[in-house]
Amino acid sequence: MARLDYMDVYFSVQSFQEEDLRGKSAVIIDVLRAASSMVTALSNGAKKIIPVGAMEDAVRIAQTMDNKDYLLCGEQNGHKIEGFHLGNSPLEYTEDVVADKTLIINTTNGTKAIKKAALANRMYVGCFLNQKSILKALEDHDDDVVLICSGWQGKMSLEDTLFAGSIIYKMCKGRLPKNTKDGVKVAFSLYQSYKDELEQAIETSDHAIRLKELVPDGDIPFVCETDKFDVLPGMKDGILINLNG
Ligand code: 3SL
Repeated sequence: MARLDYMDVYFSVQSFQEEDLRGKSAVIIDVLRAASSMVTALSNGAKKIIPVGAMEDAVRIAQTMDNKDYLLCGEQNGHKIEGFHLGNSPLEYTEDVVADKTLIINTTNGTKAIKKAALANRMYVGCFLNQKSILKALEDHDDDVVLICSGWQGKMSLEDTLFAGSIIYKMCKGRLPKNTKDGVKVAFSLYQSYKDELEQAIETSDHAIRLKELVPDGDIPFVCETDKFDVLPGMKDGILINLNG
């Protein structure tokens, strides 16, 4: 069972160094929207996900594969990337589109957080949609745990911090021990303040407002659904697979 006194929270991709994660378990959080899209894709039968840190890497990897086996996915500043099959709305990742495919995904912050966390002993991808699976995975090991909020270009994001807080809140059953790190206290307190109006809080977050003109209306309510999928995206040799599959 992971211990809260050994847990920490980072609030953006830029707020940690690769070495900070060596030997630890990392949960990469990107509620809006990379983690939510990955969890939805694996739940709808995608075979595996190759996260990349740059568009050129996605194209280079695709060139080594058969056209029928992969989908190029992701966004740049919220927009679908020209020439890619899918953008970053979880609503696009339906079974008829993603089943049995390898998804090669590049996003502004989420996939960069995943790539930067390569030294973690275990790495999971989490969001409200698969909260229970993340909690169960953290129960099963006693590694030090780092919750990594992808944030937005170096800034914290409300929705990612709320999810980190929700994990902490559930682990301590709403009573935070005193000897926790500042990041744990901040995430816990934020979740405690907003837990009864999560969707409204996320709807009015900076990121949701930024996305308003760009993405389908349904994205925000969808990513707020809690425990919708029993999926645990976990990293094996640079590739995310469903560890609950
Ligand atoms: O930053 C990211 O990785 C994305 O999830 C951002 S967006 O919601 O698709 O704009």
